[in-house]
Amino acid sequence: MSSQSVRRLTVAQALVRFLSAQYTERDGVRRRLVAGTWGIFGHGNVAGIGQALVEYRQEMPYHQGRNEQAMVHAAVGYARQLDRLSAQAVTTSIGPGATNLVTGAALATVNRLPVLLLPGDSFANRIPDPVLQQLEHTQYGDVSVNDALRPVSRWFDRITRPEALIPSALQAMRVLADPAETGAVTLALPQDVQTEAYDWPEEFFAERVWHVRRPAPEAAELAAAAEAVRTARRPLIIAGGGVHHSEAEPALRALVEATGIPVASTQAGKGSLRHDHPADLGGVGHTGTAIADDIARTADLVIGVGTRYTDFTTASSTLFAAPGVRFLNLNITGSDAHKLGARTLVGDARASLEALAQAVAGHRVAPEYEAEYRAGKERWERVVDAAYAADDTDRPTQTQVLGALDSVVGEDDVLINAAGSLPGDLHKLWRARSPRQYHLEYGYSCMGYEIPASIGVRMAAPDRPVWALVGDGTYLMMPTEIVTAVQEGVNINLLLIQNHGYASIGGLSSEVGGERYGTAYRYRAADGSFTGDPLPVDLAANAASLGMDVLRAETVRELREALAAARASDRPTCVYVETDPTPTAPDAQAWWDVPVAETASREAAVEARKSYERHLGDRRRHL
Ligand SMILES: Cc1ncc(C[n+]2csc(CCOP(=O)(O)OP(=O)(O)O)c2C)c(N)n1
Ligand SMILES: [Mg+2]
Repeated sequence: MSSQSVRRLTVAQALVRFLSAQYTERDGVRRRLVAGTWGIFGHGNVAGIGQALVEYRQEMPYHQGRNEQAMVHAAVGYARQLDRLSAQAVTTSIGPGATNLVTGAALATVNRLPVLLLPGDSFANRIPDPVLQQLEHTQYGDVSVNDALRPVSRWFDRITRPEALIPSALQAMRVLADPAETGAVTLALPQDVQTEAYDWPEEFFAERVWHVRRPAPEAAELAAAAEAVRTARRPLIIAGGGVHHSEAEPALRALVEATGIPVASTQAGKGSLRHDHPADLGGVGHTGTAIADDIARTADLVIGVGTRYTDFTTASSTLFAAPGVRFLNLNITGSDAHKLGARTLVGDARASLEALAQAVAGHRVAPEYEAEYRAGKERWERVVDAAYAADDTDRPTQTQVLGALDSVVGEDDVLINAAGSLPGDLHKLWRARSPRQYHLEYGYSCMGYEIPASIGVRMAAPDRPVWALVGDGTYLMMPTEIVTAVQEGVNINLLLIQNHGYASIGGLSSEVGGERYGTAYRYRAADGSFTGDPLPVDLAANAASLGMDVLRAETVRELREALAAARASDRPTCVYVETDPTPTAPDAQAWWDVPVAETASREAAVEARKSYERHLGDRRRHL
């Protein structure tokens, strides 16, 4: 060790220098693993990481955010757009800046998307304890608020001595670049340690390329999988986010075209086939299309590709209803592959789909089956047409807003959404024209994701028009990064849908006996409920005050024109529309389990419970 040449730097300088030399490589293409660092400074990082970011500002681009959670959302949007092959870091002070990361970290980890978190931490030397914002746990001396990040991180470490950075930073990179393990990665950095100098071996700063592997499936699993496909009469592929992460869309299409097996998609997987491909049945599950759910109910083999099978996909364990239905799961993660008692095909989605296509060469489903699902797809197209159709002079309903957007976007536009009533409408109705167009964060379904994520997406794809689709509730939760988009000149479009509260949860509330209580943004009425007039809140003026150009639309025609103008503009632009609440979205085609009060004094809940109990018997364990 003593003969190695060394470089004397602080821990923070060494980390930033190290990060700027890390690369990923997949299929021969090299990208920066950590391409930039978002940061909000406080006493817990300004002198350490903050100083290092100035020192290395050529090597490591810095982006200024407004809210730590939002910075993680931006980084997550960036990583997803780049198929997890490039990520960003987020630096925070200690205390509240650090705990603001928790929601973003959970979102990243749930969605299996890489982000590097660098929260400051209280002094390792403990001399000034308690430093401003320190927790001071009375039982555990080594616990700080950053320990709240442990359960939501795929790698967590606290760097309490300079040299501990070397193995920990290497592990952090390994996890970020590992397609099976990736998620939030946290290196908690005590504020004193950040500024300590150390003699680092030069090799620590050498360029390092992390190969993102595409493991091929095992021969025995492949043979069993092929046999399952060959003997199935009504197979159905469920495409999840793993198809996109692996860039497996062409392999999926090739398998589908050779075999005639139809594809239904989860929120994360939508766009795996183009919407007009005859085998694309659209979304599946609680927010799925009628044809996807009908085929799912009668399928004898469900082939999950890169899916986690959330309750929205399985209609809370009620969807796959055929007696004797079997599952075959292609997944890079063993814990997902084994779900629903499936035959497993563990490996990269693209490699596995290609291998499976070869192994079932010559096999094709019966023509009657193809005719059946194609006819169902045609029927659903008419449902979409009806939900989109509108008179130019009408105030649009929400589905008509989507119709207007559909008429304006091109192949490459990216739509970003996460929560509210939009995810369901989009999953049922959106006609995805390209694999990266449909960007729904529905693993954590986090209100507030959309605006910051759209900044990350646009940074990753500067030539693509990006649209953050938000309800009024979501807007109010996190409009902060509009200022960031304006400052950084990131040209995002914001489609802001005003319906005076939580339309989605209001609807759910009335179904489960909650009487829409607390779900509208209205004045309090005499009986204490919020059923008075809408509030005199002007969200369009708010967006304008944060620096966006704002276009207000009242009619369908004005909306189309505003959307086209926003798309053509080179400034961040908000299109604001108040919607007509008349329901024009298709009904749910499958159930969702939201337990209802077993005992209640109010009639609405008593009735809701009766209806709930009628569904319980449809739940099924697939073992
Ligand atoms: C951070 C967060 N808090 C709460 C929820 C629960 N939730 C889901 S949708 C929703 C309401 C969204 O309101 P809005 O954005 O106006 O959309 P709308 O339902 O009106 O379409 C709420 C509160 C959530 N998903 N995320
Ligand atoms: Mg709303």
